[in-house]
Amino acid sequence: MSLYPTRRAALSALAGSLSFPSLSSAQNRRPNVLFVMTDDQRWDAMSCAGNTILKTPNMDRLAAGGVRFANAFATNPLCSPSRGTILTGLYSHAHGVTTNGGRTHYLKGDTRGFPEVLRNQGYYTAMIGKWHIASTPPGFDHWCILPGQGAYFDPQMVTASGRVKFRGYVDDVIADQVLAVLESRPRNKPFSLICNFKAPHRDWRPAPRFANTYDDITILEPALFHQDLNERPAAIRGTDMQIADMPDFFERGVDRNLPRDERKKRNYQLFLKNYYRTILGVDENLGRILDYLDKQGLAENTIVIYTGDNGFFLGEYGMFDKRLMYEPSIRVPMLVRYPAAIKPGVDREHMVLNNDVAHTIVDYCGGSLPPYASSHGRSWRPLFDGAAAVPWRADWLYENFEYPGPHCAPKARGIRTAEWKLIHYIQQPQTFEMFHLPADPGETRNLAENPQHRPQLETLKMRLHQLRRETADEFGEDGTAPGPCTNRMAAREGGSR
Ligand SMILES: [Ca+2]
Repeated sequence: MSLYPTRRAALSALAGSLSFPSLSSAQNRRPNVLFVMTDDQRWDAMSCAGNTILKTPNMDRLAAGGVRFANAFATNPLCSPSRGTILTGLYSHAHGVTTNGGRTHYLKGDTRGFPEVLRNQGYYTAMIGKWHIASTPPGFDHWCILPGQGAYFDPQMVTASGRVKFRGYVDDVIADQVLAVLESRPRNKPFSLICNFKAPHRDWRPAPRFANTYDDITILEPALFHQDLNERPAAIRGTDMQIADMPDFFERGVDRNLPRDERKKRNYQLFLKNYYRTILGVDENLGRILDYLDKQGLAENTIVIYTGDNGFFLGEYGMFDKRLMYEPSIRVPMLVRYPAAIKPGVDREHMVLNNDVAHTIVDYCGGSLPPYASSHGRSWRPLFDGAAAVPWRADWLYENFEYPGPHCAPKARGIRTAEWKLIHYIQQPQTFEMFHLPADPGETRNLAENPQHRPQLETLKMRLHQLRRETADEFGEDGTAPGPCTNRMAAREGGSR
């Protein structure tokens, strides 16, 4: 099917195609779920996290009515692997999506995630927006996804019955469809709805209404903007993520023949301004959806989770992009609002992961993930129930198995505790970086070769090995994918799921 309707016509058509029984008097008391994710929005790219340039009143509204986790991380800061983890509650080595393309861009075997669990519990499930996994979306009553990265303007989208082309700005289109699904959903079931926006992914094309926002300001460069990579391992020196070299703005106002330092500064201004402008569009569309929940009386009993799939470098070490274990890349925004059960506040203590999302949703909504998943992530519900003394993770496993990818980011594993970080670059020549984060938040002093810290290095190495074993990481020491594309852990538990 190939259509080219206006947004309004497409909205009406979608609403008309989904007709369900009217509201049941026995309205289910189980919570609804609205999961919202952006693409490459880092943790502090919203005003409630302290950003003084970007104003995000609707993200702030979520944070004010719920919990903002100040220490939220993606264990695999790359689009598709992180999306697989969000869905399944598993590390990428277990769900199988370890790269952004190729054979390892599919969910492994019959691996499924929280949408299917909830659908089996009687939920109406839908997925709108960026999907970016090769597998057909499993577990949804309705899905409408961008093909691959999708386009910022007049996007094509894919449904179970074919492709549809829309007019307009991509995140406006996605929000339109989310609203259409909410309006047309079956009223006798709770819903679980995923809304994955495209912004602020490269090449940072804002909605025209925000095209000139920030024209009259100069954005300060970060403290580490001029920190070079000379003292870093070869694996890092070989990356291709320098803002000075990004070609994106040569046709948008930056002369490619400028001296390198000047080109870097000009690229930085346009990069940051357009990155922020695209997030303004997200925030506005988030507000439309939250308004609908308010007006329909749904907000109280709906769990809203808002996050990003990975962090992003905004000029630290002169870099853009993600894919590395440094803090700007692994930290993500994480907001959770559920007025019926969660007391508002900011949690600055607990390290929470993208692995935890599926566990939390299933804990509140019913059903269960496979037993082995409990070693990969955990529900936040005990934290929300107010037990300050809840035993919580003291460390977690990091992994990246894509190389070279578009930016030559190295394959790596790592471990992060509240204070320490060990990164193991697992391709030859293998190297380590170790940082003491309270003393060195910019991660500029590698202590891995320092004899004084040898005991700490050995402790972290041992714990990294334990975490791999606990989560049945069967990838090779060098990050090579295991041969057969099957779910071995599921087989060990007595059969497929
Ligand atoms: Ca991403």
